[in-house]
Amino acid sequence: MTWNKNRAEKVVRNYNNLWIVAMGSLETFKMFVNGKWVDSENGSTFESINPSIGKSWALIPEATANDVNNAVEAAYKAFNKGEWSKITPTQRGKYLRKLGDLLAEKSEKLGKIESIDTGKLLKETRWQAKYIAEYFHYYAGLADKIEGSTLPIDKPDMYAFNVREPLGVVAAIVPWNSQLFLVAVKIGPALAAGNTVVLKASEHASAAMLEFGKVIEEAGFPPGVVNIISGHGDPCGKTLTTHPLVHRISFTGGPATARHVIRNSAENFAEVSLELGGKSPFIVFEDADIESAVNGSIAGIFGASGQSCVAGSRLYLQESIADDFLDRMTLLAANIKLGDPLLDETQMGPLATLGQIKLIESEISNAKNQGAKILHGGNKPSNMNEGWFFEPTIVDCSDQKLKIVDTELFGPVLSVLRFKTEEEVIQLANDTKYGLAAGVFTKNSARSLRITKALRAGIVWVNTYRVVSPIAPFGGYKDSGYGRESGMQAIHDYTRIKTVWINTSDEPMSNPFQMR
Ligand code: TXE
Repeated sequence: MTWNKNRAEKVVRNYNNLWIVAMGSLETFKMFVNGKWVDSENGSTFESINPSIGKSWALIPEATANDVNNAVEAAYKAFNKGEWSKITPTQRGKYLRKLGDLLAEKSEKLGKIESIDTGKLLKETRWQAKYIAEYFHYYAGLADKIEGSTLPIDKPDMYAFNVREPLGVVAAIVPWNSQLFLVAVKIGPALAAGNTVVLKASEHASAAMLEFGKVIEEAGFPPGVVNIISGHGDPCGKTLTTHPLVHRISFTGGPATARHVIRNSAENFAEVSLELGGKSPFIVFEDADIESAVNGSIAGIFGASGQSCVAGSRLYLQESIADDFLDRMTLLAANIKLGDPLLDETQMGPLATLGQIKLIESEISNAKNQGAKILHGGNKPSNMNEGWFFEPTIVDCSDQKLKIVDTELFGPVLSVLRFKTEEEVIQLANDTKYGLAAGVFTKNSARSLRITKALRAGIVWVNTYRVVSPIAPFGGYKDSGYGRESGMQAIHDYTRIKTVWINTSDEPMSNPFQMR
């Protein structure tokens, strides 16, 4: 990020050397292509908005189709001809280890930029920026453990084996809600396996990802191995996902855009993985530790202001404990402190886009018309004039069929439903188009095993929620997408198998047209 004091007309805040300007002068960011910092070829930019104040704070380059071509061609050249194509897997691991070490040092600055750009709490972005070092260290260790196999082949005089090879250029499309975390999840395994990458930032928040290019530069990756571009779906995302030199697409975003991405991949036959969010059930049985479940549910839906793909946005309470549970929950929700995400005392920041607030308002109004009761929240806070804040909201839904129950709102809105039996709640929890995550609170371990088996979700948490690790695969069922990120599985998804046959006989091959 560059800062020029002379350009500033109105400075509104200064947090430890990170100045934020409200009007007149904006921070500028550049794209990172082929090891160089570049603007868009025609100089076009778009403004990034600080959702805490609802005003522009940064200028982001708008990549043209040509800019995208340059990035993909640089990645292709690095994959085919450059230093990266010649180094050993162990050396690739060393680059990743260095990247992880540098990230741990730079977490404060990267975290602040992400917080300003998205409204996510600095407490969380700072921690995430530090924790993602673990992802790079994990994949650094795996880089030289990608093994092939010898095949017990059924032909005499033949020796056959498999090797796992990288795919080539990976297009990694990252949304705004967890920029740095999702960068690590995607490029860690992609680079460990020997691919090169073009990262596309979201038009809603790109700054932290572009800043991340400085860490790539300092880690010394050869030019073209990691390229970072910014821009809208069209032309930037479209050109990238249809590009003939792209062989793998890793997409995180919404299902509607994912359908475009799948269609785009028909142009280049790129392999695709999709992580598309959800409407995750959070189930509490009467034998659960209620205090722990209330805290888990609050964290599951109001953490990151509900802008999390795994938000536990459908709460299922066994009837006998429902009223007491909701009393405790609404009391806690009423005390959540909304405010500036950079301050330590703030517990919930704003939403990242105005569009989300509009969607939430419209769905809450629909739900009320369909008979739902608002137990807490439901509005923009009356005492906050600027910024895109929304109250933590708890909606008591009389019926699973209410539209709000199966609509991802990506905000701090919880739908509550009651159940009588285990069979009933399994049916209700699975009655959704999504299938990313689920939470179950019970002290009965046999039941927890029965339920985890029955739930149609890619991740099930028992007596905990929202825990992630580089070691644990992450991904969904149904409309929540396909493919898995993290863990050894991700390495498999960024490689393909080559089969090699060797004839070990000294006899020449016979003429196929002379039958013996
Ligand atoms: O996502 P989009 P948006 C959900 C959430 C949210 C909704 C829309 O419900 O409210 O999706 O969010 C790029 N070819 N999630 O608008 O549109 C686009 O530029 C290639 C859940 O942010 O899916 C951006 O970089 N790329 C989710 C990226 O796709 C294209 C996180 C995501 O944009 C493109 C975010 C095209 N034709 C939203 N068009 C999660 N899984 O956590 C757009 N893009």
